[in-house]
Amino acid sequence: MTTSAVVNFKQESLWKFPMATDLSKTSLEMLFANQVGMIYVPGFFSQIECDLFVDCFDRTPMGFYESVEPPIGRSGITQFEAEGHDKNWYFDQVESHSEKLRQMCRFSRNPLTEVMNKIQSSCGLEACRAQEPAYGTYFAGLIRQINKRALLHSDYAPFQAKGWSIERAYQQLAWNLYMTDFEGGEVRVYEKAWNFMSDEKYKLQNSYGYDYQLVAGKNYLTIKPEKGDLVLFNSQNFHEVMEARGRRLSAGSFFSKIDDSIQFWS
Ligand SMILES: O=C(O)CCC(=O)C(=O)O
Ligand SMILES: [Fe+2]
Repeated sequence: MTTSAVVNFKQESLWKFPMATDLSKTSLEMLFANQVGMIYVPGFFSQIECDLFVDCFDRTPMGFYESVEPPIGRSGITQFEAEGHDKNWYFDQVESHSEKLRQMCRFSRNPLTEVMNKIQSSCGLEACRAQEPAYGTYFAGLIRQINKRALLHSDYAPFQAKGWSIERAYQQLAWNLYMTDFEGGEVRVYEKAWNFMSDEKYKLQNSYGYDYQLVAGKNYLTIKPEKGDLVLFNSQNFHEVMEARGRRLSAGSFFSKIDDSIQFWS
């Protein structure tokens, strides 16, 4: 299997390039400014290192998101799940999930730490986990198994995390590092940023997904990542994950430039 990228441009693009293949200060700035569709770093982790991570992961039990359909298995905790709970519910669980992630990385490097180090050295700003004053540090470094598909959606804290410090994430990026071999399971990013005024009416009922009418005629970029590859995109843009054959396990989080540092959370 080889990585493939498909560019589907139907109209003039804001993206100067569909994809950058190096993670640098320039490419990150372009991703923040929505001038590039994705940053794709092949072989960020070696094949053997991914295997060692997965071996260790498999000794640790995994849960599923509550009420997410199709089901998405995961280890770690997300701010998204805190909806309907108070902040303590989330922050009380951060340390045990962070410890679990450290345990999972006994045989390999820690994906979160490696991505944070790479981003810190690329852009010269401090990389750290996001902080919630009076509560503590956010969890970052979710491990997800997306078996079916992930519906069309956008991840954008200023809208989805009102009243939390991450709502100051004016531009929100996502990274994902793929730990297994699978077929299908492409990630597709549309050149369509979520817009408060026009887009909520496309939200599907009782779901995190949105109707495809929202992205009809929009440019998009599809990438089929391979084991060990790192992919970054601007998560305010609508995106989706295609059904995978085989096991599709990835590590990932969001990050943004907040108060002159690069802050990470899941
Ligand atoms: O698994 C992926 O490739 C992308 C998942 C996703 O929706 C995200 O990272 O925001
Ligand atoms: Fe997403």
